[in-house]
Amino acid sequence: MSERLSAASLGHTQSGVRRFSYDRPRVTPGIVHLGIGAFHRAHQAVVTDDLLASDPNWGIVGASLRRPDTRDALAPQDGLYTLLVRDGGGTSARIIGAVLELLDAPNQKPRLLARMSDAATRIVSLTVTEKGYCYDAASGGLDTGHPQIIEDLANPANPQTAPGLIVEALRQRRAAGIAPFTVLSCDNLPHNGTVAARVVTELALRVDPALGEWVKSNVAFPATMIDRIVPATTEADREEAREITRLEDAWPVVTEPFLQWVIEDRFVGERPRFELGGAEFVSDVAPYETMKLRMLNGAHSMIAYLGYLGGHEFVSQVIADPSIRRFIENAWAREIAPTLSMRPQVVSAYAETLLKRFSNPALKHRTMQIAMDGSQKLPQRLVGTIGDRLKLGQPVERLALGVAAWITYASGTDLQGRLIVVDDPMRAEFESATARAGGNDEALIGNFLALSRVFTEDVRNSKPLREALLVQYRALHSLGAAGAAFKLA
Ligand code: CS2
Repeated sequence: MSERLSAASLGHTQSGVRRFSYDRPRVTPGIVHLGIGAFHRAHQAVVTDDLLASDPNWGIVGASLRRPDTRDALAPQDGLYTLLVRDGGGTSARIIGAVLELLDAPNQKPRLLARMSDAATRIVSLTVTEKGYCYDAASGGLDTGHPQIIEDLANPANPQTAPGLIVEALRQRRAAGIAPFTVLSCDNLPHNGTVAARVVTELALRVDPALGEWVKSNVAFPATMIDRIVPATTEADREEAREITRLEDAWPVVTEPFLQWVIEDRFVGERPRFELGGAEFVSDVAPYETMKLRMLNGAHSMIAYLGYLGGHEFVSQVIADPSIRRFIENAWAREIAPTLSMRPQVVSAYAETLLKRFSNPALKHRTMQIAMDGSQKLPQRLVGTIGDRLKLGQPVERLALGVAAWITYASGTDLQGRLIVVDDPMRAEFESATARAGGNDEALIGNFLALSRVFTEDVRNSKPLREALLVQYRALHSLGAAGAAFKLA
């Protein structure tokens, strides 16, 4: 057994392993991050690590909202962890020091709220996944029927949700005469800044109207587009980290070389120079965000469902299938790209890069990982694109094949009749939609299409979509995933 990674053992890292050059004991916290999972640690924390040498006041306090596992793994390592970057050429390792403290929100709430309401904290950033916003995709506002929001409203001083924690911390700051922080959403939601602003403001207004008005006028909620593929860490990754660094790391993170972070330049007061770590500041994030959600994430979800049903474990295997690869290229060129406002040359160069990234065989990104939470992902990844095309009377057969693959997956049985363990907050609704259909494919499609949290009204009521879904669903079941993709390739 090797020595465990920590501040004390850091000097024993294998020579050649890259690590920060700043004097870590001098770094002070300036950011509280909610949702300190692998994605944050492979993305924003790395960008932050790059700027701490020139500005040491932006260290990160990271909190997990649901499970203590990240805190348990990293606290004994003084917050240090290994970043493994993989491509065809091999793996490189880097030790990241930007995370100064880890908290488990349910059990360390007073400490977390104290950190959030401390004047030194000028940013509260979030990667809490789509469902963490407790918003209603149809209205774009707070889901006031959400069980945890109901609890947060009944007991706002002991919040459980991300919006609830932010509102309580802002209340404490206002009461103490401290300026608010910037709320920086880093989740894959369209207009993520606006969604964050709406859920926080609407909750604050219900807790205390004066607080709500103060939030409206004083808090900034910049939008961001964040991009880096981060597969879940495996035992093999831990071993590789140990081999390269010669130190034991309970939770290294693995990623690709690519990183993009586009941020709307609208902060309360000063902001970190994230550009030192490669971030771009722009006045309008929306065109980048729509391109990323529809091109990258839209294709990712189609690859995940078709690939899973086609028996593939990893994205790189799915994209190595020539039928699926051509199908995806055509879905981009014919159905998705025409809905975007970016210049066509920019979009086609983007698609080319995506193909290379998806093909990275070293990444081992599981189709199962992307398939989870489809009900939260489909609206911004596929449904918006479908809606835009239907409005113009344009065909949507490739997108329909993607949705038909999702319906098959969500119905809980694969093409060979084997059970699928569906990981989704709407699983009960899926089970009911499937049971009510009683094995009739038309009824199944109708029942899924009626899910108003997933499909907008125009899309729900579209006859051409319903027909396209049925054709593609039947093709999928008679020809298999690759066969159905081949017909549209
Ligand atoms: C993926 C994303 O799991 C998923 O749903 O589509 O996490 C994707 O890898 C990232 O958005 C890439 O930036």
